[in-house]
Amino acid sequence: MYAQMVETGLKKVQTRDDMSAEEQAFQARIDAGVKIEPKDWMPEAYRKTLVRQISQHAHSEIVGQLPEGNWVTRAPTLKRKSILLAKIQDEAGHGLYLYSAAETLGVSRDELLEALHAGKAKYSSIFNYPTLTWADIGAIGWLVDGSAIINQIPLCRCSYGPYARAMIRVCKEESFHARQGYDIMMQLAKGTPEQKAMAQDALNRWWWPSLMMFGPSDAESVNSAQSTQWRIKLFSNDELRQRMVDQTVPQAEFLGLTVPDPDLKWNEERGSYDFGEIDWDEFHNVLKGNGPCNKERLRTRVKAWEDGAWFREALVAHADKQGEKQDAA
Ligand code: FAQ
Repeated sequence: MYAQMVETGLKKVQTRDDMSAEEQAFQARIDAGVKIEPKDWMPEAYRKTLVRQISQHAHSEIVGQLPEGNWVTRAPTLKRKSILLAKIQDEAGHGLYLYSAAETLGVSRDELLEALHAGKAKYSSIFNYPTLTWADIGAIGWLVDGSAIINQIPLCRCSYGPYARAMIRVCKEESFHARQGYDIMMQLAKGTPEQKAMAQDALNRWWWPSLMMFGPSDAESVNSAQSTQWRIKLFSNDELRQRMVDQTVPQAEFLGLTVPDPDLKWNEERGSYDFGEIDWDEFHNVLKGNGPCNKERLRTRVKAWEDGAWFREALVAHADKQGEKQDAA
């Protein structure tokens, strides 16, 4: 969790004068909105930036199954259980599309997973928080998938073709995830006083970590300037975070719940909400591996990988046998 897996070698955003003729032509294609495809020439730093972001994104989807997986056996009804199982399975699928998109950049899935298991690769901070009650499953769908959609809709238009295309399907599925989360929250908020209190408690615990998902403030975001020039990022971390607050506060009001921020206030002039200061020490602490569940999440992933070794070996053995049969024929 601590180290950056890939070093792009770029210390500052390149101006046209810094660029070689090839780089200038590449930037011109990006500026013209042309999608970059795997076999196209690309600067090494662009490739590495995408490997970094796409692999972190893939790891987030896979690790992101764990907090919800905790509730499969305890979902309150059979219907809720099947919905939750389907959602978790979707997240696995998202991870697979994303690892495939990363592989088009010349890295192998094994390398990426090795980095995750060795604690060298990042995944989203949000998945290092515990799911203490059933309401947390509602809060994850509503707030975490809700934030993921806000971040990922622009990625459908990013400059790298395989990543942009993977995002289109991911976003469609995330919309269903967000709706099911809000549906859980709505039922709890309309339920007994205890159920409503449970929904409020989940909102209290997931609100700030959800805002942190968008990454550091623009002033602290080291990768933003270059990623924006390359149209990997179309909006800044703070712009998307603001969008999440503006979209979610009325939804909380509709539920009759209170957003846990005493500084939250509608700003008539800006036409959006002012909100309180994020606890960035907490964010950095989670990124350093010291969040409430970092160690547990990594341990579970490594165990799942090791427990699944026999299955991967069986698949390879089967593929080899099929190959031998075909060769013989
Ligand atoms: N957690 O310079 P920036 C989901 C790192 S999917 C951990 O601003 P950038 C679906 C960042 O990597 C959720 N690390 O970086 C789901 C960088 O470190 P590095 C995942 C973070 O890349 C729902 C450093 O801080 N979504 O939820 C975080 O320009 C429910 C400086 O930051 C994506 O990955 C963080 N929150 O912007 C699944 C979307 N924020 O790499 C299951 C794609 C920042 O230099 C259940 N990614 N860092 O060592 C992105 O859009 C961008 O990578 C950002 C960060 C916006 C996350």
